[in-house]
Amino acid sequence: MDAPKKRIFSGIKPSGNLTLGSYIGAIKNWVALQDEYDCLYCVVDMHAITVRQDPALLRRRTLEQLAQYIACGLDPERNIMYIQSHVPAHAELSWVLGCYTMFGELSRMTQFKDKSRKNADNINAGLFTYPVLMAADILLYQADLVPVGEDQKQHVEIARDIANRFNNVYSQTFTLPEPFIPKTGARVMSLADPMSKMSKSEQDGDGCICLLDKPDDIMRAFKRAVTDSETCVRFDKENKPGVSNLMTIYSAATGKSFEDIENEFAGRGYGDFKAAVGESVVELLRPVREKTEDLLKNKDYLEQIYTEGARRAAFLASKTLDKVYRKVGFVKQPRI
Ligand code: ATP
Ligand code: LTN
Repeated sequence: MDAPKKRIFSGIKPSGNLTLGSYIGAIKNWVALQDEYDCLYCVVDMHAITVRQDPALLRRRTLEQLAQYIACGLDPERNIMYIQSHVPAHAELSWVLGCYTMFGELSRMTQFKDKSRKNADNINAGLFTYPVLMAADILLYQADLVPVGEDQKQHVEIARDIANRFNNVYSQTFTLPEPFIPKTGARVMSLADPMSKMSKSEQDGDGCICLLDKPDDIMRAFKRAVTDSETCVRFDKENKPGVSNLMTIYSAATGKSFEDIENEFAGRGYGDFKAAVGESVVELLRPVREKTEDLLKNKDYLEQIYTEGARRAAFLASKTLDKVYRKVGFVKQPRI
């Protein structure tokens, strides 16, 4: 008999429209891993409210994001796809894990420091304990691998530390998860400012490409992309961050290596190069946009997907949560 497949968990918060960064850093890998692993892909709406959201917009984006997961190539038959707030075990495990997480270690999280700076008027407790909820997401399903962009590495590491601590206090309870980070595209930068990450909640006009952007807007953004004063297409992150970022995007969109790209554009100007990158992204995203638009016309189908997803996720989650409640000493829950 075949060995059981390893488990994968990942999620994205519906805090803005999905970007080329979310696609290249995370979703592209999810699609590649769906055959080989047993995967859960979640829309983590509970994480989104750590920053103030407009309720109607959050509801719309949550469904749009699920549709985009499918449009990017994730198969709802082969993967468990659902919405985080539909499975209460995430919040329940999060409380328990919070009691095994130190104030000091949460204070060191770079995302917390970064978001606190950007939302100085709303440094709420949820923002601080965000990594605990994320650890609950991962540990509930005994995930082996967590495919994310580089910015999330620290969060997967703290999930691992919390799991390890709990296992040492009691006995083996949680699988220790590992981050799975792409070799190219772990950090896609803004086209307008190649020193800062392309981010969905801070969409800086032409710096950010969204999965649902129209071809003309994509081409315009690439034509305006910041490069440098040389004219040579060469990968050098330190000295040529703009060009290197465009090469990363082109490589992810076409599968070409950096060497192939350097040869392709040897002796040609940045104008040609930027147009080629723009066109490759237009073609990459065209089917995603069209499929998403189709899926959003069929709300019943989406509801069926997330209902079935939540049912399957809740079943797996309850096994871990029961075990955890027993280990920490809670009285067995009566049927109520
Ligand atoms: P927000 O601006 O709301 O914090 P975000 O754009 O940073 O959101 P996330 O929801 O935090 O996006 O990330 C979703 C997934 O995509 C994560 O795995 C993250 O590592 C990855 N990701 C996001 N932006 C990028 C990027 N620019 N480059 C590579 N990976 C990215
Ligand atoms: N924190 C992540 C989103 C996220 C996640 C997760 C990713 C929440 N729970 C579990 C992987 C596994 C982010 O900001 N991108």
